Amino acid sequence: MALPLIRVHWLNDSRAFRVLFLLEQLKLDYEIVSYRRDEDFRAPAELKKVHPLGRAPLIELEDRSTGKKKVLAESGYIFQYILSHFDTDGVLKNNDPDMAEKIQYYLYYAEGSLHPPLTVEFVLLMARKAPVPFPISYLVGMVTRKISSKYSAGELKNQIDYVEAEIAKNQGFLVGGKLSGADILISYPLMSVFDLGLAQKKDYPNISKLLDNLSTLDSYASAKKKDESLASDD
Ligand SMILES: N[C@@H](CCC(=O)N[C@@H](CS)C(=O)NCC(=O)O)C(=O)O
Repeated sequence: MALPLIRVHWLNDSRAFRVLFLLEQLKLDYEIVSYRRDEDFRAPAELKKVHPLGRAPLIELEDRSTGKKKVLAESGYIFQYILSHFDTDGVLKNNDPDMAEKIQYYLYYAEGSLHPPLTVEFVLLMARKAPVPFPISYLVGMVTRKISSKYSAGELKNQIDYVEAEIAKNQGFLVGGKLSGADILISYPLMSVFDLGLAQKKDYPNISKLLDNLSTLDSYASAKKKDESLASDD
């Protein structure tokens, strides 16, 4: 049966990148509809016409014969759907049932446990950079540093220490010494942690090596090229 038409609703500087990366790795054809963040770094209202929450990524699947459309939201669910329906050659599949379950676990883990403290740290960074006059800036700095030191910095470290140890136990990948959708999904928050200066690569050699290895893949290069070209469009 013909695969449906896959349409990715893409937003600049977002998790949508990893969906492009996944689709490229599976060598699937897809279309992209692009959206730009506004001056407050929020998604534009048009995205709510596709899904009521208006967050990216969103995937639209269109049946080629009936034209019937289905919209998928949530990165973990999008990955699970694409992997189970469209990885027909088993490129990212692990045939060991325990390993396959572990991959599923990480599809939940990335958004459910790793991303929350990362999001808090990101919001605190944005608050610290906001152009407000003294003494408000001083107070903002004091409050954000307190929240960070009491909760999010330590919790983020707890999460990335865990990921580092898991990769060390799994021969350079998250699961069973083999590239899976879990590595592609988790690459986005891990790269963000380093890009935002929330951890140093030198302290996480296994995560750094995984990210370096992922970035040498042709699929990563093609996704990056598309992502950057869309980001530079006016
Ligand atoms: N848990 C959701 C999170 C989606 C999400 O928050 N996406 C961000 C981009 S990375 C977004 O759309 N932000 C725009 C906004 O908050 O207005 C997922 O994994 O898909």
